[in-house]
Amino acid sequence: MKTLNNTYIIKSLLLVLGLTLMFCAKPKDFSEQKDDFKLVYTEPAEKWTDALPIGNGSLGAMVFGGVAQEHIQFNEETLWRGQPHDYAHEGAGEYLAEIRQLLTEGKSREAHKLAQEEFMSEPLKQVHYQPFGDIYIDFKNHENYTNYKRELNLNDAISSVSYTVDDANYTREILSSFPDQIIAINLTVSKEKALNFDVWLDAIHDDKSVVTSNDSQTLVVKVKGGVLRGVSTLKIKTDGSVTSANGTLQITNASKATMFLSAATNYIDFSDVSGNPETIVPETLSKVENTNYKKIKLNHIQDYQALYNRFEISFGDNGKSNNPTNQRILDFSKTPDDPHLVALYVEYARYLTISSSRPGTKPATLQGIWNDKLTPPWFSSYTTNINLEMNYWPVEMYNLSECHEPLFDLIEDLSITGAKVAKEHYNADGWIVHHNIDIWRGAAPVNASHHGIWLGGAAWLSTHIWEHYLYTQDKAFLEKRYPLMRNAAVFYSQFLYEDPNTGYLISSPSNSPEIGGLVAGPTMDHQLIRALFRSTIEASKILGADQEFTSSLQPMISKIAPNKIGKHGQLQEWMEDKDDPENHHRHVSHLWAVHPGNEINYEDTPDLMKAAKQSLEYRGDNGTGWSLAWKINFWSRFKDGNHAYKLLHKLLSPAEKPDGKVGGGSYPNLFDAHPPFQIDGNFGGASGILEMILQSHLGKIELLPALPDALPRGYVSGIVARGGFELNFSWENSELKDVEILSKQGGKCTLSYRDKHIEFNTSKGKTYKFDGNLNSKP
Ligand code: FUC
Repeated sequence: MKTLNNTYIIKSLLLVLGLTLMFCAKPKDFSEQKDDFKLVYTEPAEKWTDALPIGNGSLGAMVFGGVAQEHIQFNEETLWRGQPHDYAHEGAGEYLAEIRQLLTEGKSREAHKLAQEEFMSEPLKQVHYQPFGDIYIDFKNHENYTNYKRELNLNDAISSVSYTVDDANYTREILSSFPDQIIAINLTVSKEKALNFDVWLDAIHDDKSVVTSNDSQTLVVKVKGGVLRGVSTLKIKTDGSVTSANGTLQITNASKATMFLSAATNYIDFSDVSGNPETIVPETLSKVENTNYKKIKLNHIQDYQALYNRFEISFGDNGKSNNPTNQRILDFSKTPDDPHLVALYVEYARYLTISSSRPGTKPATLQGIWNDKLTPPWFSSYTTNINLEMNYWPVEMYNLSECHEPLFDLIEDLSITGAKVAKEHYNADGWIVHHNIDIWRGAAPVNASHHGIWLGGAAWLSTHIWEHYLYTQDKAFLEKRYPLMRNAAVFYSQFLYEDPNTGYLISSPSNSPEIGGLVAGPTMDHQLIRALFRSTIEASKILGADQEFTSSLQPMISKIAPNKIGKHGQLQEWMEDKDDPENHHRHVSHLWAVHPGNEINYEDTPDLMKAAKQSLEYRGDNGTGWSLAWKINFWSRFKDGNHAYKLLHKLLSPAEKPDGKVGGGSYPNLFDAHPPFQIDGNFGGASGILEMILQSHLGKIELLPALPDALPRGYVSGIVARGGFELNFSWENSELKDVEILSKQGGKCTLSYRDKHIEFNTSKGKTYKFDGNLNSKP
C-alpha cells in the first residue's frame, strides 16, 4: 500500500513537473541550440499549396512528397515573359498640366480618361514570371506503404520524405544549395538494391524539348511571348544501373541515388539577354561531379545556418509542436493555445527570406520564387504600393540584413529605367516608379489610370535604404546607395505641385492605392515624400555631403499638405474630408505614417495617432493576406497587442473554409492566402509579431510594447533594433525578465520598458545586461 502510495506521489510529481516544463518557455540560455522548427505532415501533398518550398534565392522548388510518384516543381527566378523594354510613354508629359488642371477643377472623370489615353505605359501591361519545369520520379510497386512522414526542417533547410514498403524503409531528402547552386535529391533505402525508379523532366511550356543521355536529362523551355529560354539538366549518380527508355532514366537495383539539378536562362540584366545557359548549366554540374551528397549537404547546412542560427524566438510549447502542421493550423483557429505555432510562423518567414532573397539574386516577387502557373495571379511580379516593401519589413529585425540587398539592387535598376519615366512623363530629373515592376524594370504607370498612376513608389523603396542604415549604422553602405535616395528626392522636389485650391505642395496626379481613383494629393504620398526628404537630409549630414541640395528640401517639407483629422474623427485619406466610415477596403495606405513610417506616433502627434486608430477601426478587422498582416503591424504600433493577436488568429486560420471555399489565412504549407498564395502576408505577419515584442522607430528601444495576453512568456535572441543593437530578452507572466544588448557600433542607447527608461553610452562590441526593472546586471 505504502509503496503504491509513494509511486503514486512520485508519478504525480513527475506529471506536475512535466506539465510545468511543457507550459513554460524553455529556460533562457541564449547560447543553447535552436529549438526544432519543422513543418510536418502524415500525407503526401495533393495540391501545390500542400507542397513544401525550398530555395537558394534563385533556384526554388515545391516538393510534393508523393510515394508512388514524387513531383518536384521548380523555378529559376529570371524566367519571365517579354523582352528588354522600358515602358515609358514618349510625350506623356505634355498632358501632365491638363490632367492636373482637370483634377483641380474636380473633373475626375475627364482626368481619368485623358490619363488613360495619353499617360499610361507602352504597352499597358507588364509581363508574367514563369514556372520552369518539373521533376517526376516513379517508384515501382510503392502503392502500399506505411510509416509515412513528410517534413520541412527549418533548422537545416531540407525537405524530407520517409515511408516503409515491404519491410524496406525509404528516405528522400531534397535541398536547394546556395554554395553549389543546385537542387540535390538524395534517395536511400534500408534494404540492399531495393531502389527502383524512373525519373524524367517535363514542363508545362508549349515550346519545350527533353534530351536524354547516359546519366542525365536536359530540358530546354522557351517562354511564350518573349525572348527568354531556360536550360536545365538533371544528373544522376547511383550504385545501381541506369538505362534510358521512352524519355526517362530508369534506375534499377540501387541502394542509393543522388540527383543534381542545375537551371539557368539567358537573362543577364533588364537590358541584356545574351546569357548562355547552355554553358552555365554544364559548368555548374561539373563542379559537383566529383563530390557526393554528404559534402553538398554539409556545405548547404553550413551556409544556411550562418544566416538562420543568428536569431531565435520562443513563446513556449504546449506540446502541440509535434502535431502535423495542417492540424495545428486547424486547431489554432479553434483554440488559440499553440504559441509555438506563432514562433514557427516567424521562423518560417525567416526561412522564406533566406530561400528567396540572397545577395546577388532578384528580390522576392509576390510569390517569392515559387510559381507553377504560366499566367500567375497579378503576374507574380513586384507590386510597390504595399506588397514588395512588405516582403522586406522584418528582414533587418530578424537579423537577415544582407537578404535586403536584392531590393537595393532592384532600386539601382529602377534609378535607370525610372529616370526615363521621370523625363517622359513628368519632365523631371531623378527617378520614379509607379505601382508595378517586372523583370524588365518597367517603371511607368500600368493597367489603368485610377490605380496605375500612383507616385509613391520611389519614395517608399528609398526608405528601405535609410532603414538598412538605421539598423546597421553602415556608413559605407549609405554612401554607396545615397545617390538613389537623393535622386528620388530630386524627382519629388520637381514633381510636387502647388495646389491652386490650398496653396500646399501636393502630389498630383496620384491615387491612394487602389481606392478612390485618380486624385490630387493623397495623404499617403505626402507622408512618403516627407519621410524621404527627412531621411535624405539626415543622410547627407551623416555623409557630410550634398548639403546644397538637401538644404532646399527642408523648406519644402513644411509646405507639403499635412495630415488632417476629418469630421468622423478619422485621419483623412485625401485632401478633402470625404472618407466613408463604412468603407472596409483592404488598403489602409494613409496610415503609412503609423507603420512602417513613424511621423504619426503617441509621443509627437497623439491627436493624429487617435485619428489614425479611428480610421483603422472604421476599416474593420476583416481582410486577407497582406491586408491582415499590415493591420497586425498597425495594432502593434497602437500598442494594443490583444487586437493585433486577434488578427494574427485570422492570419493563422485555414485558408480552406469549411464550405470548401478558399479565403484568407494560411494554406497547409503555411503559405499566406490572399487568396491565392501571396508571400507578403508571411513576411508582414512575422513583422507584426516582432513589433509586438520590440519597437525602435522613435529613437529608443521599447521592449514588449504590445505584448498580447496570449503570449505571456517567451524569449527572443538575436533580434535587431535600430541604432545597431542586437538583443536577447525574455519575459514571464507578461513581465520582462532580463535583457542583454550587444552594441555593434557603439553610441547612445535608450531602453524603455513600460514606465521605465534608461539611457546609456555604449562601446562598440560590448554587451550590456539588465534585469526586468532595467537595473544593470554584471
Ligand atoms: C495590390 C492589391 C491586391 C494584390 C495585388 C498584388 O494591387 O490591392 O490585393 O495584393 O497588389
